[in-house]
Amino acid sequence: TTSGLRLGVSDGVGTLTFDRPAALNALDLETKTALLAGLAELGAEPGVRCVVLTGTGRAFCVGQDLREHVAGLATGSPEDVWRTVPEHYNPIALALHGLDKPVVAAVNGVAAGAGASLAFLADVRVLAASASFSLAFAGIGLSCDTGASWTLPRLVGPTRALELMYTGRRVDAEEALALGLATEVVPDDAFAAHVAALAARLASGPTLAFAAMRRAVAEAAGRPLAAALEVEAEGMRRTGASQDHRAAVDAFLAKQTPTFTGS
Ligand code: T3D
Repeated sequence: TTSGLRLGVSDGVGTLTFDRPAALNALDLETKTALLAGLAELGAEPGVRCVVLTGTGRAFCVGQDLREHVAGLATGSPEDVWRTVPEHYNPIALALHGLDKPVVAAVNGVAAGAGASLAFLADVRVLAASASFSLAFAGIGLSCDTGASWTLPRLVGPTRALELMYTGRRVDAEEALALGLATEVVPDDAFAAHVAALAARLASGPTLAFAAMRRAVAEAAGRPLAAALEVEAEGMRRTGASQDHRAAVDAFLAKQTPTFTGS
């Protein structure tokens, strides 16, 4: 266990659980570092044949910790703050994507921003009935990261992907299922048992074949994720330097409605 993230291995299933429920499992530096290390650890362990990503409390993960982000902007240079995309978010996305075993996102609650992007990188997204997605980035004047530009159009098509990105609106579990963002929706009280059974099934499957399927599906999808991540990182660097972003993140934390000027 590392602060912010719990790692557990049981019967061939490795589980990474976001564990900052008071912050809706927002990603601070410690959690991002632990996630990257946890993915490397589970990836290197042949006894782990299925990886589950989930959260504690009412959220799956709400993306970047915006309090830490604003504190960084206040004290450091924007370049330092934005280093988190190449230093953390991109390696995390590549590590998750590169695992040679099935990956399940057990979306127990709201998944927003990079939290949604992480879930989109999984092979299977099981949603609790009370869970939801929000692309959230536009709400604070940012573009997108952690592979959302690569995964989301593949899941829902480019038009719906942009609609979800532009609005950042809440997509509830039923709509997520209809859109193909959820592979299945399970009542909240049956969620944990359902995920455990699914993960156990995947962990006892043909792991090598699953790995080859995973790789083949990714390769067949065209533009490699690494190339898309570079484009995303540039977009985040530019939008992160904008006045709109700075004002909107302050407004979010002050519970005010942001006014976007386009600058
Ligand atoms: O350098 C970089 O940082 C670049 C990397 C960026 C990657 C990203 O992920 S950017 C996107 C970051 N995430 C968001 O913008 C999501 C912001 N949150 C929301 O839109 C909403 O909170 C939710 C839709 C997720 C949930 O809404 P709701 O109504 O259920 O809850 P709430 O009342 O808005 O939030 C509850 C608390 O969580 C609240 O704090 P309080 O008032 O109880 O003290 C809120 O401030 C806090 N919270 C929510 N999201 C975050 C957060 N605190 C820090 N960071 C957050 N991301």
